[in-house]
Amino acid sequence: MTTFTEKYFTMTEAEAVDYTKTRLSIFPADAELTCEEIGDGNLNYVFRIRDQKGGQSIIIKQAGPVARISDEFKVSPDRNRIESDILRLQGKLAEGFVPKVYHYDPIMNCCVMEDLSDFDILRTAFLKKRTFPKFADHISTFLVNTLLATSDLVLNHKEKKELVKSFINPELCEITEDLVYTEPFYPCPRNEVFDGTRAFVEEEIWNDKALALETAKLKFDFMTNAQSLLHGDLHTGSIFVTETETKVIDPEFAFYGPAGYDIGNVIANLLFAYVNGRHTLIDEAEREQFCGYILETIEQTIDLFKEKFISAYKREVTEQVASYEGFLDYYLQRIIEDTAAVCGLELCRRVIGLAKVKDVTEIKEPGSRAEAEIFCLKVGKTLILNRQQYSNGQDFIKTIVES
Ligand code: SR1
Ligand code: MG
Repeated sequence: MTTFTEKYFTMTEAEAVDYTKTRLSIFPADAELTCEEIGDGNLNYVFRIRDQKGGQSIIIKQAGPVARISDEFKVSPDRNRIESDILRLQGKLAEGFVPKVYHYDPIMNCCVMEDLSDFDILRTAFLKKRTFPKFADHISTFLVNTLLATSDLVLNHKEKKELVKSFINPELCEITEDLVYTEPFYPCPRNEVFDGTRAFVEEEIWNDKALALETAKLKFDFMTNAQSLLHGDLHTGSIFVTETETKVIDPEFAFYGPAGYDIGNVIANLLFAYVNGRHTLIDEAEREQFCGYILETIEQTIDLFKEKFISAYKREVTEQVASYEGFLDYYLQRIIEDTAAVCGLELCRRVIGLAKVKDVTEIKEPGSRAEAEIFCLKVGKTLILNRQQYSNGQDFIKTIVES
């Protein structure tokens, strides 16, 4: 039997049990361990190890050398170090909002963390039309605490540059540069366009030079604006919820980039839940209730982010020039503009590009799916082109209800 200390390999369920017995001292010696591989994401293997006797469980997340979604993507297993480091950091900055990390193994490229089996994935819960009244409050706290405290506004600039260095994440960033900022906006062979949506994409997206230019500017901003330490992939599949708690998982795309990237992803994925509700709920009252909740959550997330950011800025900022009159307004407005632009990019890329979301693909009736996709593209395009016109939650809602 391997000792798991010499050579990296991707584990089977049985090997994950052996790994737990050999390398971890979490369970009692007489534990009856079972394992289930429960990963449903695009990249990694996720093993749930449970002691059938005591009931205790943990998660082992292992990075493979290629993405699960396609072996075209060669992704360094070192992303697992990035993930465990940032989870530890976010655990300090936003206590209670991420799972606890128990162990990181640089040979097997895996980390061991708290099992959140009492929680549900937010995307799945939204597909069942469940609502979470505290979500906007929770996620806005997480965003402010992680994005402000890791920026040059608060951190000593040399310390911040050390963090930039340690979270350099070229391969995962390349995936985002390609899949979010580039491929959806030209007829790239890797795109997967739904038949009913193709004509709209060809005419309104691929044929629009002004849109192409804005996506180019935004791509360069993503690659060069090392503003805050981002989660980097904050969609509703990266968020676990209960009625009372919210936990953010899967930060393997973490790197220093524009703060609006994380906020824009949250808003776009709320919008996917909204279009799913619009096109799958037949009962009008139920539809208005669920979609109304999503719109309210979008508005609150942006406005609470602003409110909490302003208070924290006044309390925590250390940079001298950040106290100059007008700087806070300038800085925050830039974040909201980036939020609008990234929300637009995410809306377009999940419709046109390779990595789809169930909220859209599970709209079974082809006409409804095309309508839902075209709505996302219209809103997305408006947000990208007119991003300077967005400064609060209501501005976003106006575009959504008028599209
Ligand atoms: C090859 S990975 C495809 C997508 O899945 C991840 O969750 C990211 O969103 C990435 O763009
Ligand atoms: Mg993920």
